[in-house]
Amino acid sequence: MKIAEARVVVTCPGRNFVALKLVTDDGVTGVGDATLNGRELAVAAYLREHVCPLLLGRDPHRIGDTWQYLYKGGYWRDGPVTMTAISAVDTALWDIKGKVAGLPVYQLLGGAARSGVLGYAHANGATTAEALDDVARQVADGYRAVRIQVAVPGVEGTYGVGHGGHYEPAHGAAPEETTWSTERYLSFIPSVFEAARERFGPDLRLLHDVHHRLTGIEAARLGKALEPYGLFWMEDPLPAENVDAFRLIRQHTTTPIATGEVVTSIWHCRDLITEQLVDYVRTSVTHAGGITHLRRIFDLADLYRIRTGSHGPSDSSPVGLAAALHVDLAVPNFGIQEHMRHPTEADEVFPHAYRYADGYLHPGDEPGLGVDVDEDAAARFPYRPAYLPVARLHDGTLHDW
Ligand code: KDG
Ligand code: MG
Repeated sequence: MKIAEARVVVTCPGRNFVALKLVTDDGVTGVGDATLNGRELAVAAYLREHVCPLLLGRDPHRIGDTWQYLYKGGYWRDGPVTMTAISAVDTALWDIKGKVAGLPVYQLLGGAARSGVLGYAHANGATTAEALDDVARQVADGYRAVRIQVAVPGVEGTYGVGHGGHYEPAHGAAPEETTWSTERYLSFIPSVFEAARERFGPDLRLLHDVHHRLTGIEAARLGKALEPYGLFWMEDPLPAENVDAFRLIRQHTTTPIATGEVVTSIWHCRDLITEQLVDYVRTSVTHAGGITHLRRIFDLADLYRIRTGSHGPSDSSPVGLAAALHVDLAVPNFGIQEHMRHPTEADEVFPHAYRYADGYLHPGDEPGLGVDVDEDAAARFPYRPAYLPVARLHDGTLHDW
């Protein structure tokens, strides 16, 4: 069996996605997610120009060898563009292997370790009251875990808050300029979780994304202030490259910490894991080297009783979500899966077998990943440039977004 065709699909059904489709000489297809939010065409070109030609004629069953070939063989290793491209190839090869075996991918990973995958939904609002009404809607929809983001008074364009309803951060041909004030944020956020606990009681899992904005000591202060409200996690308190700052947070608070959505390989999260500086690893199939590499990260985490919490925003395509769900169902140390629904047009372009009911997701039992890209439907939604925002302090200084 050989890889006979490799096609890159760029499409914008409600938002931009990049997909890789591999076809074998006997007509088996496999799909992978290659979406890198705001830098989509860089991955598309990397795949088209430098990866697809190398795949033709290769044995699709040699997944590990192909991974090493693309990682070590490029000489310039790592980085989000390279790793997203490798992720897409790896995921598509697992899809092919599953189809050839006649088994869903989770069976190839060891089989189901649970009956369903606990998902968390997003709730947001311009005010605390509005956000808590959104939490109530998610709870009514069955979710047992909800991430809450509220506009901080005086902070225009606070991270995680939609312009009415669904939150989608990537817009327009240039980054939106938003503002940031650590002081206002730190003094406001604990009141949101106090109100959430009062309204929803002790059982609902509450999550919050700091989105890389703080220093170590600021994050320690926030973690301490949130302790009475028993958060499931405080996400990305600061950029993950600053491992020392995580050590500082750990000295001060027992609020659980999740990080890793921008981490692209095991080498970048090794110390966070082996020093037990985080409680949940948020690396994803789409950006951290596909199913093959994500399992290595999750296995390392399991040695330290650290659980998984894969990134699953709307900028991971349905292909990325399907692949995540197969991993989630099989690994021993699953924690939670982010679940942000896709626009309806995206569900049309990417028909899928995964399903959501009563707080839990399941990848379905079709051979392979159980997801496809309908290339005719994809062609009806051409790419539109869309950038993630930037954040500035009130004096104009560029801050982490
Ligand atoms: O592309 C950036 C988004 O994926 C990110 O802002 C979403 O932080 C995010 C999350 O936790 O889903
Ligand atoms: Mg996040």
